[in-house]
Amino acid sequence: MADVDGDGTPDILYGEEGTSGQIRVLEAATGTEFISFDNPGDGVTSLVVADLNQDGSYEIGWGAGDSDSGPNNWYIVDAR
Ligand SMILES: [Ca+2]
Ligand SMILES: [Ca+2]
Ligand SMILES: [Ca+2]
Repeated sequence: MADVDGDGTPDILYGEEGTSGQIRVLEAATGTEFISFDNPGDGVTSLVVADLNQDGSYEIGWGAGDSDSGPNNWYIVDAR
């Protein structure tokens, strides 16, 4: 788990399967969702939260398209 929003408490990250699934981030302690992203493909793999470009703030990355017939792509968004 990572503290995506930087408020000092760990957050839970998960991806919904299926068409129009979203990437959601919740506060682990309260279960409150504070951010979500549209997933452009069906299926989520390799969901990660890390400072991928080393600019001091987190990005969320995931593989989309695992459960559809189209191409599988890797997406990276700023976490906040
Ligand atoms: Ca947090
Ligand atoms: Ca970053
Ligand atoms: Ca696919």
